[in-house]
Amino acid sequence: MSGEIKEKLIRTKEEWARTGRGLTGTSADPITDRRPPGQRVTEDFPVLDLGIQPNLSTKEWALSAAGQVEHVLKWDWAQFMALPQKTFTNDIHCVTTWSRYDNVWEGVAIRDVLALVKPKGTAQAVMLKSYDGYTTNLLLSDLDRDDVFIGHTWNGKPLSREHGGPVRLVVPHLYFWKSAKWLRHLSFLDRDTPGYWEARGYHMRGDPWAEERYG
Ligand SMILES: Nc1nc2c(c(=O)[nH]1)N[C@H]1C(S)=C(S)[C@@H](COP(=O)(O)O)O[C@H]1N2
Ligand SMILES: [Mo]
Repeated sequence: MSGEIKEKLIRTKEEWARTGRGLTGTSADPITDRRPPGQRVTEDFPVLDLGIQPNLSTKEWALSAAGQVEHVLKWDWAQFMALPQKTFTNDIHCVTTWSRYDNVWEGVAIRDVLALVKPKGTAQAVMLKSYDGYTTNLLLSDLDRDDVFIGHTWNGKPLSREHGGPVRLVVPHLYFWKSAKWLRHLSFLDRDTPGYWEARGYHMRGDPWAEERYG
């Protein structure tokens, strides 16, 4: 691990949730409009996290899944890389109002992971748990889509530590805080419960097209 929890940033983001920063009161259509309401496009790739950036070698890294599933599973690096590898291209929309277009990733489709763990009929939601202690929640229906994946390569290079390497989840249709960096564990739950930002004024779902910033 390195870094310290950015208390000031966390207070500022809680304040944004209280004051509704960035809200335009409009919505957009993901089919016809590329840019969600209130977003501006940047060519940089800003780094945003709680301040603790785990320094994980692929040797010590592992990913696991448990909870409301038929098969509790754990992958080490070699096992994870032996899963089918695919390429994904998407736009990123961060709740702090930047968007970044045309990111090219390589990784494992979440549906290939779900086919192995087999969520039970009782599974409604998933809590993502990361190596820095961060959590974020998703409905199973928001995870179980063919554009959602666990990525290890971004624009042709191994995903850097600051952007969540060795692997992060990527959920392109929701604000980027749902895309957990340094992903460690998927916990399948029988009901949706708030993760780190969701417990601090951010929306349970986070659809950028509907401007679900806060909730
Ligand atoms: N593990 C972890 N994942 C995280 C975060 C974090 O603090 N820890 N921050 C989230 C937030 S608020 C955003 S906007 C994106 C930022 O990803 P980036 O640093 O690659 O731009 O990561 C999300 N995933
Ligand atoms: Mo964020």
